[in-house]
Amino acid sequence: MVAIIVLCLMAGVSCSRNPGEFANLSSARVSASSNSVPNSSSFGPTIPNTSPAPRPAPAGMVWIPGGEFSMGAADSPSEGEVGMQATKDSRPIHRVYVDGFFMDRTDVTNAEFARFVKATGYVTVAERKPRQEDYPTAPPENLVAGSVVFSPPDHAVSLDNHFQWWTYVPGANWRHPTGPKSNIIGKDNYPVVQIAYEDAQAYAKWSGKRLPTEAEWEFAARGGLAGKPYVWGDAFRPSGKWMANTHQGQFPNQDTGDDGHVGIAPVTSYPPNGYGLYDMAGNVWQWTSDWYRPDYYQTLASEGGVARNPQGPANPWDPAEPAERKRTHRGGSFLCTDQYCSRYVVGTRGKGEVSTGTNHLGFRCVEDGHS
Ligand SMILES: [Ca+2]
Ligand SMILES: [Cu+2]
Repeated sequence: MVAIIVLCLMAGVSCSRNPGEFANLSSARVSASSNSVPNSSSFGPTIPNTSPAPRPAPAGMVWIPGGEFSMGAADSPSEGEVGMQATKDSRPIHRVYVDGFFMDRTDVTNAEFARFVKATGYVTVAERKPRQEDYPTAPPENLVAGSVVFSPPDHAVSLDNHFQWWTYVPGANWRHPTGPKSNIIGKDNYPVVQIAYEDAQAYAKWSGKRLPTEAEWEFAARGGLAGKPYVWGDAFRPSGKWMANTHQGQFPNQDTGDDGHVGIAPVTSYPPNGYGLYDMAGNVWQWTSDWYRPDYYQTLASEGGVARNPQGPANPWDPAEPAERKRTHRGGSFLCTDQYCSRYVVGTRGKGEVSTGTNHLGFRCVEDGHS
């Protein structure tokens, strides 16, 4: 019997930087998860804290009041091979409380990250040559600094092997998001990408901030609404309006840009949510500080009551790739489409190996109310 591995149920974010992985592209298989997860309970109201911000918001940030809310994503009406079918890890819906905090209005931009690098001389993970001792099975010729890039085929492909559209590209990093020939000139106002978890953490520390927990991120993304599928409400395109940078056309080979952007968009290109936060759905994925486990919501729900300021599980575990240490990603990206990965649905989750950046993964920071 052939072991079927649930390898990458979202748009490639569980691909890793591991050079060994890219040395053998033939073993990738994707299958529907057969985990049995209890069906979701329903959403309750969002009850925001009423106390005002303890101090004026730092530049570029907004006050998120915190409070109690229902976290998770509802069952999909159509459980297909992809998309919402792969969101069992965002159930059951459960009650969570988070304290108030400040959050960056936008993803960290290229200009902001450049200031950090200029001030500190920081070198990102993608710019460092992978060490043989970290990747003992990788052929030496694969030990080249670089990162994972969306490299779509020029023709329609089956959606069962993400290596058909994700490639490890030597020389790809935040200054060259899709490879050595690409650059970020004129893109100061775009989200920085090709950021590994420790890169995001280093930036956060330098700026006196931190990364959001997954619960903080979701509370903020919901913008005061309760149980809506999108950060702006019920309809994907209210009155025909595009509300987020997602993917139109046939995935992965054709990005028609009907929403105004082929590929990544500058920050603030689409309307903010109820808390004044931009791009909490689509454009680029965002790191959160929680380790990823698909059963974490079940664990919280089984404890009963309201989970207060949950920080994520103590250790990472992804049964699809048990050797990879993953943190949770949130928000989806310009590659999200209901054909493959509808992670612009607000309660859904992503995951990523901590040393792996991609050209659709960035981050934003938060700050505690009292500092
Ligand atoms: Ca788009
Ligand atoms: Cu996606």
